[in-house]
Amino acid sequence: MRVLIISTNTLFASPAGPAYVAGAALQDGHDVDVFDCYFAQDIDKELAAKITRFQPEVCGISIRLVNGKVVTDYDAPWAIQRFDVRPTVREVADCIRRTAPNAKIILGGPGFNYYGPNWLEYLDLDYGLRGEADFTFPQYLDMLANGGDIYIIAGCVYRKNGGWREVERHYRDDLDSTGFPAYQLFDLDRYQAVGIAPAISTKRGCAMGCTFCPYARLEGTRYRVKSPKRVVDEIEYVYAACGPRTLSFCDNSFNIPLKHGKAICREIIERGNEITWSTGALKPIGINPTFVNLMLESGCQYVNLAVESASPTMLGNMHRGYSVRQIREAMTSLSNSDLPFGMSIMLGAPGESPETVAETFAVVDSFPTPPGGVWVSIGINMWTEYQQIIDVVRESGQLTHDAQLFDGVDYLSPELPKDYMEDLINNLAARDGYTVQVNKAHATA
Ligand code: B12
Ligand code: SF4
Repeated sequence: MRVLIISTNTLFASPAGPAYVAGAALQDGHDVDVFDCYFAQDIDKELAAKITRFQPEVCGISIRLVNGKVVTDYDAPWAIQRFDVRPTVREVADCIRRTAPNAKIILGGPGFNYYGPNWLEYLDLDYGLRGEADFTFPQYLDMLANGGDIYIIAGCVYRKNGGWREVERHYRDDLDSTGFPAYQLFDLDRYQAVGIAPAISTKRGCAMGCTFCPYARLEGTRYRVKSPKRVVDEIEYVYAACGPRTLSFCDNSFNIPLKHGKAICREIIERGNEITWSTGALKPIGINPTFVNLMLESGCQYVNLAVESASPTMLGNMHRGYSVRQIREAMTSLSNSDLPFGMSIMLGAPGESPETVAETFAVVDSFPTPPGGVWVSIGINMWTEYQQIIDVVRESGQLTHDAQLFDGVDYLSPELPKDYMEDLINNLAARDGYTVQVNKAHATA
């Protein structure tokens, strides 16, 4: 079948999901093309032209987010605005309906997972697939081509006869047999020019269960990993198809399970390839000089240490799964190494107070500012009832109706007074190497 995958994301991120889903369709012998909204000047016009040329029978709309955050003024710490992704997705859906009225439209992507029915209603569409679609998307295409009941596919969400239904997802383990990411269909040079590396996913699932994050509930608490051999095969595939370039591991935590992260590094080293990579999420678990050297030797060029808090109370509240001792070990090992790194801090989860913020900075300030800087986000993005803190957020009055989740809500601990927050934000924003993302400045309902 002729399949067009539309990547609707326009915010800073690699088109990983669309690349993988396009790769899954290619592996099954379909004729696949992509349309990337990231670089489009006029989505409607350019997408219509692509559809007219390609004549797709199926259009897959990849939705990465519902709401993002954009910086409107890099000199002003308060200048963060919510960016509603939905109008862009609607423009895409409208364009397809108008230009290819006979094409089947299917939704998917991480932004679709949490809100299947809301999206179907918002776009007035009927069908989508939740979760990783490496197996289910080819199954859907096969059923369209050869006959079959698309309403029994695992993870499908659909509207029929005035109501909606959802079929339970399957958590597949055999991730080594999925298609390679079809980055050759994307303009990776343009991505590289704006600092976005093609992302590789090495696993699914998360056993950590941080209270602010829905991912473990969504993908399961069991790690489903790709073998190190397969991960490096993927990298080699991208290098062969698109030329050597730095890749990014987009896992929630590259080093959890630690054994898996280490095995990937070793596989890269053993193959002897000149691979370079980075990752946006390294947990302060097992980050000692030996592991740092292993990462460096395997071509690692940058890591972000996801510290989030260094207050013992908040680490416990958030179920982060590591201690201040482990944070110190990670910071010491990275600070004493040649590996450039940055750090992220998240303030404002339930129980955060001026005292816990002080505990965090007592640790952070006992080390030099990392070369890659410190990213501080203030306020917790709430987007689904899968986040464990949802009840606290409801009780706080900062979420009055769950329908607000589809619009995006931010939570801030009520124990952080307004004047204190103003001083804190100004102080942090004035620091060299610090970037402050203010999702919520003080806790009014
Ligand atoms: C890596 C990542 C980032 C990185 C991206 C860097 C990079 N190199 O790409 C960074 C740090 C930039 C980032 C930023 C943000 N992120 Co983020 N990010 C992720 C993460 C961990 C992985 C996404 C990914 O690439 N996965 C790998 C690919 C292969 O998987 P996939 O995209 O899910 O695609 C599969 C399926 O979804 C499906 N699929 C995809 N497209 C399609 C299309 C069709 C038709 C079908 C059928 C199926 C399908 O099949 C694919 C293959 O299996 C996810 C969490 C997660 N694990 O999913 C969050 C996630 C996407 N992020 C999220 C959020 C909220 C954000 C931020 C808004 C956070 C913030 N407050 O700033 C920002 C957005 C940027 C902005 N300026 O606003 C949320 C989105 C939820 C929502 N609200 O809808 C997620 C889901 C996290 C979560 N725990 O819930 N992020
Ligand atoms: S924040 Fe990361 S480590 Fe914690 S539960 Fe979510 S995905 Fe897992």
